[in-house]
Amino acid sequence: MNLIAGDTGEAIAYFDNPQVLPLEADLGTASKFTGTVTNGNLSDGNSDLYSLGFRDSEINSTAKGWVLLGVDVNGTDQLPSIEGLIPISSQTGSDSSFALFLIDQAGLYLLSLQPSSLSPQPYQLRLGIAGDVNNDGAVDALDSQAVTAALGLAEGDAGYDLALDVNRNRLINEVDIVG
Ligand SMILES: [Ca+2]
Ligand SMILES: [Ca+2]
Repeated sequence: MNLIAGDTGEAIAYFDNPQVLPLEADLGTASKFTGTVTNGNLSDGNSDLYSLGFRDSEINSTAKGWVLLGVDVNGTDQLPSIEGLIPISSQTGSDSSFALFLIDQAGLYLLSLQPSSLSPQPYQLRLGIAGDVNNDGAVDALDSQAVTAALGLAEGDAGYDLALDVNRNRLINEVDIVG
């Protein structure tokens, strides 16, 4: 699928035939959407679509040449999805969901939130780069130092922070050092 998004609030997706998809918003690139909260509502029974992008410089901010995008949704038990990607990790609660995606190519991505049986369905959407502890859009030594300083802490311990626990297994260890 190829995707083109404009400033008009629509995306044009080229599957077999071009389709015009209504977007809730274009969330911009990582430096813009990191740390922001987007409020929406799924009460009309339709999926909500968002476009977002990654620049080469954002992909290459880690030595590995890829970044992990965390998508957090409060207010739904349905996992968020990104067209063409399979989450490498995901969790759902009674009214929240989280999915982690590996992004290794710059470009535009289409994020979809599905309605669930919960009603009414206001939600808060948060996107972040896993390992970007200080929310500046880049994963670098500053972030690694923060995780290193917290190694061994578990949920409930003073100093434990979900931002440091990249895979959200309630424990901060070497696996959570992304940079
Ligand atoms: Ca950072
Ligand atoms: Ca962890």
